[in-house]
Amino acid sequence: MLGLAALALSGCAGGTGGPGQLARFGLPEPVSDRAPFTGNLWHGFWIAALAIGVLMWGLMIWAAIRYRRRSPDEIPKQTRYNLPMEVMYTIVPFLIVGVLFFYTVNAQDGVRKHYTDAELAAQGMPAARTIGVIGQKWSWTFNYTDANVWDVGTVERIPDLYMQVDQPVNFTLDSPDVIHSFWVPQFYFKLDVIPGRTNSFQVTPTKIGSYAGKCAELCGTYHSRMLFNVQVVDQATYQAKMDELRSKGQTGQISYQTGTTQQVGSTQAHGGN
Ligand SMILES: [Cu+2]
Repeated sequence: MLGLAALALSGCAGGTGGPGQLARFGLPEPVSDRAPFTGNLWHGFWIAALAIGVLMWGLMIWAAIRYRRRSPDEIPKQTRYNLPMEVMYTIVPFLIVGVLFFYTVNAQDGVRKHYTDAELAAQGMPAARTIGVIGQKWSWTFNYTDANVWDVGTVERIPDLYMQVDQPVNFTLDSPDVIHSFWVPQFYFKLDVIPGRTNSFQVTPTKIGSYAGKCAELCGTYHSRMLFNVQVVDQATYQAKMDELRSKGQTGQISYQTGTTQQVGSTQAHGGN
């Protein structure tokens, strides 16, 4: 039964995650330091759900067979108002929800934890860089704050978000127009991009590669085109990319203003530099 459920899940995901996907209950291969929090939670929920499911299916089948009508004249014993039973099946779901809630809050705290540079240093990690993300109708702008360069995508040109492997990044998320959602499935993480409010999170990519990103909030006509690719690269490639953006004159930072919308296909509407 467990194998069947996992099989069905991996089928839905289109087999993008390799052979280990079955063991991950359908999740893609994780590539960020925060993925284990969500991954373990997902795993635990499935195991809890399957354990309860097996118990309940077992009880139902057992009751149906054990207390079935044995002759046409015989009516099984009728029971009503079994108070201890009713109290139990009121309290037990609350306990189950309470336990799931506890682990959910724990996982959320782990994912959203923001380490200071001193705390990162204590873990042997480099100081965090900052990348400012603007989600605009209908693409993404990336401000590489430390390198003082930017890149902006359009509906026609899907932008790349460059990150250095094993390098922590503090992200800020801003929107000039409507609510978007920054989602990199293989980071096991997404966060809403809300006009008038700067959201932030920290993440460290752990594996070199190219990973799909998208807007996870239905935001308008070209929502489905609001894609980006995360390129997790080594330090030399990262620096070369920053130099390339600089040589194209994309220096400074793109600003955004709440209430103004960017024109489709325009790279100038934000008035950068
Ligand atoms: Cu969007």
